[in-house]
Order: sequence, then C-alpha cells, then structure tokens
Amino acid sequence: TKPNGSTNNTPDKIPATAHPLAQDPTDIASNIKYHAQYTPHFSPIKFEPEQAYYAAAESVRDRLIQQWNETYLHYHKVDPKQTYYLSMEFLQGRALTNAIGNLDIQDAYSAALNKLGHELEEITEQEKDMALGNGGLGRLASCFLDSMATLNLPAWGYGLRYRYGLFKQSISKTGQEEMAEDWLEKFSPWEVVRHDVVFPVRFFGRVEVLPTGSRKWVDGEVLQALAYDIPIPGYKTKNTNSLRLWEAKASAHDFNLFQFNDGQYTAAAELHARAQQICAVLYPGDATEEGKLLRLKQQFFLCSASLQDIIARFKERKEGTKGREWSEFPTKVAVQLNDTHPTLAIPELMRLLMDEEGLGWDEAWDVTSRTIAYTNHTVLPEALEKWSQVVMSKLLPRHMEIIEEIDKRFITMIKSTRPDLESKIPDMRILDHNPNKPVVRMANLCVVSGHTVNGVAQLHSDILKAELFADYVSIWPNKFQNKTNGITPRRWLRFCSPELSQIITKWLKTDKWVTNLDLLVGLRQFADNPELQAEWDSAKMANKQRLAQYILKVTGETIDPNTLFDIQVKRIHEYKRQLLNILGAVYRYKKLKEMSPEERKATTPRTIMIGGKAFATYTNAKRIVKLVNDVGAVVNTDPEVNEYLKVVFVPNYNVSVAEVLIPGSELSQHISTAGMEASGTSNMKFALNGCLIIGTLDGANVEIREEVGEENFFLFGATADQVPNLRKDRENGLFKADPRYEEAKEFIRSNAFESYDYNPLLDSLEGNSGYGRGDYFLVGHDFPTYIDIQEKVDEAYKDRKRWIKMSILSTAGSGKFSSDRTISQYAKEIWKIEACPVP
Ligand code: B1N
Repeated sequence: TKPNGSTNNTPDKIPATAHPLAQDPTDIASNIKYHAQYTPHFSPIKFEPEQAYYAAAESVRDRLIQQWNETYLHYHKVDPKQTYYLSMEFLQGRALTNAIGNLDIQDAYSAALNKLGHELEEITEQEKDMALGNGGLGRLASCFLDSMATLNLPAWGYGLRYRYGLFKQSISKTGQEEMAEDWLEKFSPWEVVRHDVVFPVRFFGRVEVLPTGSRKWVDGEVLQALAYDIPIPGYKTKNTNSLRLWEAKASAHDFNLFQFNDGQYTAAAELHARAQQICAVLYPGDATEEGKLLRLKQQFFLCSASLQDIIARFKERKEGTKGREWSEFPTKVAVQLNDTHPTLAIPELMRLLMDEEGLGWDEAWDVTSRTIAYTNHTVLPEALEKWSQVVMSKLLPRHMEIIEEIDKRFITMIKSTRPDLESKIPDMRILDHNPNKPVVRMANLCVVSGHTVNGVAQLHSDILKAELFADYVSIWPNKFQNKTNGITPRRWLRFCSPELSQIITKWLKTDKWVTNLDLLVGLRQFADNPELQAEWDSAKMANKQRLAQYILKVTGETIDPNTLFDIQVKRIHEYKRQLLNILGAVYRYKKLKEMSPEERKATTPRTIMIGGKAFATYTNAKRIVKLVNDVGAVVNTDPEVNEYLKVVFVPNYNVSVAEVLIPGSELSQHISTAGMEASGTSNMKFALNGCLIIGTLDGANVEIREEVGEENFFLFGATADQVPNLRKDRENGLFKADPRYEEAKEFIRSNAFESYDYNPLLDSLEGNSGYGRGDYFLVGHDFPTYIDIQEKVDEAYKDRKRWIKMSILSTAGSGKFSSDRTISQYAKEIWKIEACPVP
C-alpha cells in the first residue's frame, strides 16, 4: 500500500490497495482506486466517469484473469476435444456490464462506485462498443462465445483485431455519413497482448519442388500475427474462455534502416505499412481490385495464424501423451467456419499437414475433412463468395494448387461413383472456368471438404437442401443439418431489462431461467393474472421511458411513451424491406391527414422507429435512410398529426443502442421477402422482451410463430414457395397494384417530403424484371396484406389486457431461442465436444 490522497480526486478515506478478488464494496472501492492510481491512463487530477470506467474495468479484469488462467490450465491438464470458432466478425458490444453480471457482483460494484462518488449505470455508458462485425452474423458469433463459456465448453473464438470496426453513422441533410469508429482510441482494458504467441504468415511467393518431390511455399513477403486475447466469462461459472484476435505486424529486420537514414522514410517502412493495412478496417470496400485483394489477405491471415496456433497446441499436448497420431487430430480439434469467410482454413490445414508436417495427401485430407464444418448464413447470390483464380494464384500459389487437386479428385469421385451426376459437374465443382473470369467457389469448397454443413433456421436449412446444395445432398445425405440460431439470455434479457427479469424471477420463483430459458413457459399459466399484468405493464413502461429519453438525447425528438412503440432495426437492405415499412408509414400519414380531428382521436397513436446502417456504396440503401429521415421531418412537425404518428430514424444502431431499444419496444417489424432472411436474430431478442412481431414467414420467424402461438404473431405476405411464381407473374405483366400502394408511392413522388429526387428509389419497385428492378423484393405484392395486418395491430393495442397477455406469452414462448440451446446442439451433433467445468 502506498500513501494516498496525493493523486486522483477520489474520496480520501478509501485507501488505494490492490484487492484483486475483493468481495465487499469497501475493498472493491480500494481496488478501483488502486487502478486509478497505479495503472494510470490519465493525468492524476481527474476521477470523472471516464477515469472511473477504466479503473473499474481493470479491477473487474483482475478477477477475470485469475479464473481465466485457471481455465486455460484446466483445459491443458484434461486435454479435452476443443472447438475453434473461426469468424471474420465478432460484434461484442460493451464488456463491463456483462462481466459484472456474469461474475454476479453487480450489487457490490454498484455500492463500491457509490463510495467513490459514481453511479454504475453512468460508468458503463463510458465504454465504447467493440463493433468488429457488420450485423447478425457477427453478433451471433458473440452470443455463441457467451453460451460456450456458460456451458463450460472448451472452445475458442478466433478473429481479427481490426483497428477500426464498423463505421459510426451520423445523419446530415444529405443522409447517412460514415466516420471511422475508434474503439481503441484510449486503449481497451479487456485485451491482453500475448507477446509469446506470434506466427509468421506468408503472402505471394512461389512453390518450390524439393528433391524429395514434396512441395514448399517460399519467398514472397512474411508478416507476423500477434495474439490479443479477450476474456469470455461464463454466467456464474469459473470457466472463462478466450476470444483470440490477431494483429498483423512486420518485424524489425523488415525496417530498412539504411533507406531511412537516406531520407526514404516511406520506402524504409513499406512492409510495416502493408502490415498495418491488413487489420485497419472491418470489411474494406471490395469495389476495387485492391479492396478485394486486401479482403482476401485478411481472410488468409485469420486462417493461417489460427491453424498454426491450433496445431501448436495439439503438438504441445501431444508430447505429454506419447505417440499420439495425426489421425487423432479430429478427436481433439473441431473447427467451425462462420460462413465461407474463413474457407482458406481448408487448404491451409492441408498445406500445414503435408508441407510442414510431412503427411501424405490421403492422410491430410482425412484429418482436414473430419475437422472442419461449415455454417451457411445466406442464399443471396451476391453474398456467395467467389474469388478470382488469377488473384488467388498470385497471393496464395500453394493453396491454389491444393484447391485444384481437391477439385480434380472431387470430379474423379463423381465420375466413378455417380455417373448420373456427370451433367451437374460444372455447377458442383469448386473451380468455375468461365473464360471471362475463372473463379473459386468458396461455398462449394466448404461443402466438398467439410464433414457437416448447416443452415441457421429450419426454413433456411430446408432451402439449402432443396436448392443451393441439392445436388450434394444426393451424394452426402447426412452431411446437412439445421441449427436454428439463438441469442444469449444474459445480455438480451437479464442485463438489458433488470426490471422485467425481476418480475420473471418472482413469478417463476427461481432465477434458473437465465441458464435454462425453457423455464419461461412457466409464465403461461399466469398470462391472465391481473397482478402479473400490472407488474409487466409497469416494467415495459419504465423501459419505454428510458427509450424515450434516449431518443430525445440522440435526435432531439420528443416521443410519447403512451403511444405504440413500433421498431425496425437492422442493416438497411432491400430484401429486409425497410421501404415497405416507410411506405406503410407514409400511407398512415396520408390517411391521418384526410381524417377529421374526431376520427384521428379514435386511432391508435404510434411511434415508428427505424434504425440501421447502409453499406457505404449501397445507393438504394442510403436513399432509404434519407427517405425515413425526410418523412420524419415532415410528420413530426405536422401539428395535425404528430400526436398520432411520429417517425424517427435512430442513428448509429449498434449493440448498446439495441440494449436500450429492444426492452422498450412493443411491436417490431421482421418483414423480409420470404426465403431471403436466413434466420434473423433480433426477432428473437424482441420476442424474448415481450415485444410482438409483425412479420413474414421467413427465417426464424416461422419457428418464433410456432413457439409463441399464431394468435400472438402478426403474419402477412407471400410465402417462400410462392415467391418464384410471383416474380414470374410480375415479368409477365400479371401484377395488379393495390390502389393504396399506388397512393403511397405517388405521395412520395409528389415531393411531399423533400425536393430530393426519390424517383430512382421508387423506380426499383416498377418495371417487370431483373434483380433490384421490377420489384424483385415483392414490396408491391405484400403491401396490401401488410396494411391490413397493421389495422389488426391497431385494434389489438386498444385492448390493453389482451396486448399485455400477448406480450407475456411472447416472452413465455421464447425459450427455444436461447443460444445455450443452439450451442448444445452444435456441441453434440457437430463438434462432439463435452463440458469441461473448472472445479
Ligand atoms: O447472418 C445471421 C442471420 O440471422 C441473418 O439472417 C443473415 O442475413 C446473416 C457477408 C454476411 N448472412 N450473411 C451475412 C455478413 C457479412 C458479409 O461480409 C455476408 N450475414 C448474414 C446469423 O446467422
């Protein structure tokens, strides 16, 4: 202990003493103060919320590190089979509330911070989101990490440490603007750099044939991958897993001192600059050849570093148990590919086994194909990755050889065992020799090489088997599985809505639902109970008020918590049909304008909130963002209607914004064209929080409706099997537009909102064919049933008792959508791993 009081403006009576495992608030306060003084990041005058956040986070990290190390050592000792979840994206959001909650020390931390003159809620707001992902796919990876730790599964996440995550969105007169999101601006207290975990990763170069006949990848440029670990605590368990993120570095001997002293500063540090580019940003724009090459480098960097690490761990443990064979590798290692983004793990594992470890092709192939499994997240053709063979041969010459060999052997196998499929070979093979642009089809490589392929909701998995991968199903009927997505009930209910959680615990007489979400069905028997209904109503109202305050803070708009809160938040994409939502809002506005004041009073007042980011170069998505803002500007300032309707664009939608929006919502929109949204996961978060869904029969909506009951789900729109014929009808001029639909579009075209030219956006709904034209997403077809069901929503909301009952039943039916259930199924049915609890 050092004398205190001289530095840091903290209450003097609390000593600054290291108490890494403190339990009582006074000792925790001392430990927080210890960090403020002895692991400082700021000058020693202030102890404002920001300083308090860093000190509190470091004190939480202290106790995580203890159980984190124990977990690693325990896994090392037991040597169980482990899963490695390879993903280009992890959308972690904030860590402090989650860590404190999982460690079950909220009350003590809250009291400790009070002693230091702070409020826990205010402190946690200081943390920047770790936004190393785009949307659902990245957030799914993060929910999975939470469940793997909570279920005590020996599992790792592997990703990249992007310097800048998903851009920060702001809204100006011209629409969306993007800014770099600097999550590392003031360092992250959650990452630990492992200076002893470094692997070389090569690019370019050539293949050398050795006198033995074996092949070796040489020359080119070599960068270093350095590991940064983030602790992943489980809920009320010691097990604390790791998310390992790689950073690219060049080494000192790549710095040309001679050139530098000669004044050639840029040239001297060229490789250092190229290393920095690799992890500079999440998803570099791929409109240019440079952008495409950089993305491919990122993918390979992740795969190569991760596999070298996995193999090193296998070998390290192998030495302990004499004589373990390479054929045992798949009994110790399961690798899951989060979409095709880390597909290069396949040829990289083949290369490492053959060229570095000396295995033959057949042995290496057996190990690789028994190790790797692949999750598909989309059937959208533009999202199915295809890499130019020319680019791949230059950047990864040895991998291209290996891919060619896999392709060749696959074709040979078909010809000899399945001559009936011979005509399908051009579609099924991995290499597409289109003379204009020969490409490698990554999904095909995954299906041919992996032992299991899964979709992310039942409907999606059915579509994969019936369409995208139908030909492969006839060869390997048992390779294809479904794993319906899930969400962690800790972040998405227990921590983001403490009020509702408390009520659930009270009525179920247990808090076990937090790790056994099926217990929520127990609420069904009380759905009509007026006492529960009153408590439920007031908790929802508190969450709505918190949301209203947030909206006021970020938009300046005042919204009324007594109106129906209707939310659609997700990435802006034409298939997600935010345009249908806003056309509905425009139609509602027009009808309200035409009503008498008395008629207006009889309507159900609504606040429509829409939020989400548009990819920077996706023109129509950006136009939709602008349209929502422009409609809001008119509607919200129209004194005739703004008591009954507001339209608000929520800027910069991200994980921590979702944690405020979702608990405060009553209706949420999941209205994609049927067959196009693989699953959706925010639909599950909303339903879990007692929010009713208006939606199509798409993705996981189908299963949510089954679980909550069809009377508690506002269904509309075409079904997936009708979509192809509806598109054909459209092409054949057989589509008849509903007059209400024409009215809404005409209203926008008449410049009712802004003199901005919305014709190009609306024109995408006209004509009769083509992707993105001729209303490919069937907004026109689904508009009338959408308006009809919205009227049913308005009616239902007028009956408060009925609405609250539906809300309770929605939560009660959400048990299936815990990521604990999803991960248990992956563990059992794909990875074959078992829990390894730290004693
Ligand atoms: O993955 C989510 C699903 O719930 C969503 O329905 C699905 O749209 C989403 C290329 C993707 N699919 N594909 C992507 C992400 C980044 C990228 O560069 C594709 N994201 C999804 C979780 O299963």
